Amino acid sequence: MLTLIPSTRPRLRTLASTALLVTALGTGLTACGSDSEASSDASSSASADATMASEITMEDPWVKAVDSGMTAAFGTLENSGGSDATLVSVTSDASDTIQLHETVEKDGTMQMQEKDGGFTIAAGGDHELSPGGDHIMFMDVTDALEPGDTVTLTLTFSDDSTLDVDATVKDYSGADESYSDGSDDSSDDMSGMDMSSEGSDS
Ligand SMILES: [Cu+2]
Repeated sequence: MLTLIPSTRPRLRTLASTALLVTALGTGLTACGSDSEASSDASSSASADATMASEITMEDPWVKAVDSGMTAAFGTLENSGGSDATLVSVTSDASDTIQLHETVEKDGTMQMQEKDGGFTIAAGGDHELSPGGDHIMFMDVTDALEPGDTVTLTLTFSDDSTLDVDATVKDYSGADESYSDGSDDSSDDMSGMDMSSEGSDS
């Protein structure tokens, strides 16, 4: 059985290349028709190659003002493309560590945690990041972010494409849900927590 394979394979390969040659000759003989087909194929494959970042915009991006420590960025991610896009990470000079967070109810209180797999923006749809809902979490701001400042966010999608977004720093109080990192003292410096009113739309 095994000894048959070496003698069979070259024969198949020869048949295959003969078939390709015939196809190529046939294409050459009908040059006009096949040329227009080839160019339309090229343009459709170009749009299929569009990166996720090229199809995504972020509307009204903003960051909550903070002196130091934790804060978050919000806005609406819009996908004008024909395929779902997934935001997998964000970086910024404003914070060494940035996570993608969701807000969930745990033990009767709203807590935030890292969102497994990132945020998926459906084809032609949008994904809102808002206080009390999904958000881009700055874990360790060291230089104060003051109202009117601009923070540049670099969004990385699951196809490794990136999008830079300039977010405006704004004053905001409320919806400071606690961070469930396994300790109970992480919300000590959070003020104005009011998830019941701010989170009702999500
Ligand atoms: Cu968070």
